[in-house]
Amino acid sequence: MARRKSQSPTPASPRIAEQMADVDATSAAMPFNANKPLEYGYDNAHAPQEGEGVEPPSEAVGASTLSEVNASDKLGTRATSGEPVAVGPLDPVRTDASAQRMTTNQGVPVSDNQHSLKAGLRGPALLKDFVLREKITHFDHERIPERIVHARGSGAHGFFECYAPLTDLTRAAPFQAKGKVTPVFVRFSTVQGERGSKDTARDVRGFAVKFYTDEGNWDLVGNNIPVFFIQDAMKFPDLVHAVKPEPHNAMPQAASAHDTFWDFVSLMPESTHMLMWVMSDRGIPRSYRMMQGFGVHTFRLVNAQGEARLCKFHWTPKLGTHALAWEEAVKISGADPDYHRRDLWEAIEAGAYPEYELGVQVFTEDDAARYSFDILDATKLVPEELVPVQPIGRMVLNRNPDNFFAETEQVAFCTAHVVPGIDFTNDPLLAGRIHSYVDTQISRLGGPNFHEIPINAPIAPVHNNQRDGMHRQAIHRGRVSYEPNSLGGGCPFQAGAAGFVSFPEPVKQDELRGHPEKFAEHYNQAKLFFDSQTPEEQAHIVGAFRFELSKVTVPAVRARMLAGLVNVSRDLAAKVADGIGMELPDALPRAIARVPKAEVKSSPALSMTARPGEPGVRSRKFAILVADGVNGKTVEAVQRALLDAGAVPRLMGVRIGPCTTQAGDTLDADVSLENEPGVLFDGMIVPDGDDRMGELRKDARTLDYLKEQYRHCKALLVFGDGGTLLESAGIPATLPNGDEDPGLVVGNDARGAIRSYIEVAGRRHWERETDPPRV
Ligand code: HDE
Repeated sequence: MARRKSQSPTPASPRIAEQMADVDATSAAMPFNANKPLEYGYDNAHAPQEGEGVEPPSEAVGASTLSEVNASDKLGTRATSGEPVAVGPLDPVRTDASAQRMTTNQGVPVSDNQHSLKAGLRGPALLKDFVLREKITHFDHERIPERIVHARGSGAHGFFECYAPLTDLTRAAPFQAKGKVTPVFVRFSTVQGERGSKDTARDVRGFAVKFYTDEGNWDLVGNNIPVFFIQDAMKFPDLVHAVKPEPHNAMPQAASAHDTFWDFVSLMPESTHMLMWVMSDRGIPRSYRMMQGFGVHTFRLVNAQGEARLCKFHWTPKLGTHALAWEEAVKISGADPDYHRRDLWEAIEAGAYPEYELGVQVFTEDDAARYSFDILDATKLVPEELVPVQPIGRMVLNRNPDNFFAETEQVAFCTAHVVPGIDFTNDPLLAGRIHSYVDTQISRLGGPNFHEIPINAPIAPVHNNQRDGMHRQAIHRGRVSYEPNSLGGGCPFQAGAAGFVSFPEPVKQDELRGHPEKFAEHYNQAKLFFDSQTPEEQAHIVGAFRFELSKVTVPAVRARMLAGLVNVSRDLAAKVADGIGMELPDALPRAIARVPKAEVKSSPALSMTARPGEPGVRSRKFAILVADGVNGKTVEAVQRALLDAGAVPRLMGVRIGPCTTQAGDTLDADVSLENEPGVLFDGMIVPDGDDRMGELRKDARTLDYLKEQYRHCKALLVFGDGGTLLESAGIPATLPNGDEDPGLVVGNDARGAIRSYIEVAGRRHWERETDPPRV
């Protein structure tokens, strides 16, 4: 700010004259609008100037009223440089009723919270009962509209830490110094289902991160899949209408397996690439802690010199990228619809903080111009073999919210929330999003002041002349709410080049509605994805298409989708066709005459097997089967080893409560075959024991439990006679090809067996699978 010092005239009295004189001095220090000539012309537009600001001679200049000197318990002092309470740490807005008496919302102590006010014990309730009426009225309005998409979600607080300064690439605040820490709030979500829907639906997962940076909030509102279904925001309402429960009967909930979705996507071949991802195991993650995240669009990084590079953002989970088995996901949705929410919550409570590495793919406009695909097309990714991902920092989620509604439900992410150093590209999908998120919050959160809800408020100071509107929290001092002004000394003044300066991308074309030709290529990357999967992963994709299309009731839609799949892989299409009893149709006509040659034919980075994460079983859940006669020593050894490895072992009984070990000690089963089905565990251990353990052979529930573990390809550790249990359950000792099953560890030497088990129990043993399943 070009600070000029105003000169106060001779102090006058009374105070009113003093204030007038100070205002006049402040105003006089700005005899004219010095910035006016700089508002015109090309060069000036490229060099925004900092505004003019005058330091007033007294605090009275910014005052609304001279009576502000009269303080009270409510008013406090006059906060001349105060921030709205929501800006900064959340502490001032957290409340805790421990050891407090109950009051109404007006702070009036409530004498009786059990009865309404009545005229006589058996008489009518009275209208004047403001305590009852306030309570009921508030209750009546407890709900707000759920998000139109991504309604179901879970959030957590944490921090982002920068590995090294990225000043050559960007001036964005979080990346300016090694070790720089920026607070974050993250919300993971599903897309299709309503707020109360199951967590394990086959769906895209939202991965939205709010960075509370020193220069304002930056929201990276991404997904766990790096591409999207459509290329233009114009199609988003159509996509969402198609995938949501059908309008006539509001079914199905949290599922894309229905006519309208497949009707739409089969007519929109650009969605094929994303379909490959959603039908792969990426659509059913094991945990929010075990999925990748992507910014999806191409963004711009801009450094302090105004130089820009293009960039894609990637989150990589430290625990690796892992999935559920489809049948398991279906069963979990009944056994624990909050599976992912619980998993995230429990991990954070237990101190097993989820961690993700942030990486960027950086490239130039010239590079992009050479690619066979358009980087403005959100249905395309930039293969890592073409542009490697460069790690730039890590995010750790180390705190659960205090209150789901206040934080997770009210958090408002928005792609328009960017900070200096991060900018948009002309991706037409992104453009629509920049509009949509603010717009949707206005109805969801009840007005334009949602930025003042504590979870949404930045830690950076907020000063502007925006005023009023529903639920305004800030009390603005003074009478100036316009700019330019001289009565407020020109403040708040514009930041000029220190503020957010849009990247000056030249634009010179007709106004029109359309897409560039490269957008018309729809199958190269769908094929790249499918071809880069392991045979097991490909089999799961076939299974998913088979399931989804089997739910489609209109044969013409199934046929059209199959025809689209022929353009990806004949083999895939043939297997899906076979699975739904249809003939393989001819390939769907393409939208492009000459298919450009893709630069990358196979991308190992696209297979989840390339992302096992750190080895071991940290934070995985294991069931140790216990019953009367179990060998207590084995149980203890397994329990200890799993705990040492950071896993979560649970003693699984036929029912919960005590059982007697072989040696006559008591063990308490904390979960049962009934209350925690096997789908909720990552593996199972069957300890040895005396004949009484063998009796479990006759318990169909135990056998089903074991079968399920095997069928979902989890590792099993079996001691002593446990082998006969496996036999009774019909579990084969070897893989379908006759090889030894690495996920089936039979223990004689307890220590060695546990060690081997821990090595293999952090992953699934898909190599067991056959279609149809053997067990
Ligand atoms: Fe969203 N999206 N979206 N989206 N989206 C919303 O905003 C929208 C898109 C994503 O946890 C809504 O606050 C349009 C892509 C996430 O609160 C809404 C278009 C990606 C979340 C909206 C897209 C996303 C949303 C609904 C196409 C991945 C949840 C409620 C132009 C990069 C954020 C809300 C949270 C939420 C609009 C496409 C991710 C309606 C118009 C692509 C993770 O504004």
